[in-house]
Amino acid sequence: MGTKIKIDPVTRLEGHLKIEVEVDSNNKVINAHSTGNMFRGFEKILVGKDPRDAIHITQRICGLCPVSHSIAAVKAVEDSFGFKPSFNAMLLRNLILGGNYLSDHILQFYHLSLLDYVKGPQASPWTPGYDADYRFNETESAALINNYIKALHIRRKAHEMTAIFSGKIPHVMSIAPGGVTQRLNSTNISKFKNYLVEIKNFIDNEYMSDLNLIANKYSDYYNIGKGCGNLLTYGVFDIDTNGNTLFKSGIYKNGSYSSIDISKIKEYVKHSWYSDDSGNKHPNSGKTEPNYGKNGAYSWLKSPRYNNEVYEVGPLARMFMNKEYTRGISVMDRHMARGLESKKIVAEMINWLNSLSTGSSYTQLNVPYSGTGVGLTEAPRGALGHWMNFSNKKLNSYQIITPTCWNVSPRDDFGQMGALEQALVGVTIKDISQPIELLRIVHSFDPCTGCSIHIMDPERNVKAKFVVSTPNPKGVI
Ligand code: NFE
Repeated sequence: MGTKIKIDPVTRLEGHLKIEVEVDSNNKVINAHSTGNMFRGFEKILVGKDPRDAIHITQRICGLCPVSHSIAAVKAVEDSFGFKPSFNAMLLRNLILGGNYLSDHILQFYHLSLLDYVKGPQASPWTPGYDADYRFNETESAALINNYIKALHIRRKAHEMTAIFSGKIPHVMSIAPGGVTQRLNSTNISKFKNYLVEIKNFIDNEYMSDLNLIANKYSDYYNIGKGCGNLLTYGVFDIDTNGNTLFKSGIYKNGSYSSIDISKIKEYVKHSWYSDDSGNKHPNSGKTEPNYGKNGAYSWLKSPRYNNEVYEVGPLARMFMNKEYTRGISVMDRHMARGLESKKIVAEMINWLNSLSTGSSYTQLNVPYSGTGVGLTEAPRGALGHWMNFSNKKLNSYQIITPTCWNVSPRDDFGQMGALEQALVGVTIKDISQPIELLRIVHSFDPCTGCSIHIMDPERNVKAKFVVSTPNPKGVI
């Protein structure tokens, strides 16, 4: 048996993630486990609610990608109504979603990943940290850290911009079945544009140049962290009323592209803390019944699979499917694809803004008595799906598969490791007391285990029982 390395929690990501790997005598990773240390109880909270409430409740899953949850939920509701929003409402939703993407991608590069490559000032919040394999000199590091600070201001501006059309962010208010409730006028359009131009300049100049600096200095990371090699995307940013999207949907496997058939998605739970009958199910008939401590289980994440195979999701999958970035699959390819995607989206947002008409983009709808709906979209981190059915105007079931479930899942019923686990296997760690290579691989996926709810006792042990029985007010954080 090799040496075990555990990072718990992995920092600079959203939520609580534990990574455990085993290395051989050459410090090469030969086995990996990823554990999402949270319980996502939203599916249970939603049962019995008005289907429209899902648009607001599911946004509380996460403060990073709330717009994507609102889009997935509104699409599921509109699907059950058989309603398609107007072209103007689509553009407006694209601009709100785009603002959230820009903010998240800038966060991922500068605030969550940069310190894996650049030594920060030796002061809080940059310390404590590893001190391994930093390849930039002091002047180069200072310039990169300067843009780290600038990026904080740009993210704030991306939020302020998004709130112009969404009411507020995180947790937007204007996305509703029937369109977008924010009325447009020349003042709010030109305010949005001023922000967008400044953010575009930052992306085109600082972000692109800093990304290329990192990619050149750490070009060995184009050969590290490949993982399963399969890519999947639902497509995102509606560009017409015929269902076409800026980023196309599809799958990439063994060098070939094909269309996606969502009936081939299933979630498995053999190694997840859920009852056995919560697994081996399509999300249409999914079930999420916690069973903490289950034998052989080690994560709160289920294992979504497509055609019983492991797929990676995210900006790299989207850029691959559009054939706009096909260099490879690795740590650095994920960063490059995310940066180039940001550049593409911000340019497209200028066009959408210029195509908007003023006035209302909303049609009031009546909720049907019963229905079923599916909402597929792409969150910044990858494919996001919501599946709902309701009767008596109340939800009977609601199932969500988030991007991080695809990327960070544990082993499935067939013993196949999740995409991140596979990406960790094979890397050689130079200094096992500072396993920076593992952090670089994890961060390249931009995981968010916070797309879950989080219940602990005062000793900070996970206690799923609190969720399903009577919550102990003192015990719930
Ligand atoms: Ni909490 Fe999210 C995105 C979603 S990741 S950030 O992007 O859905 O699982």
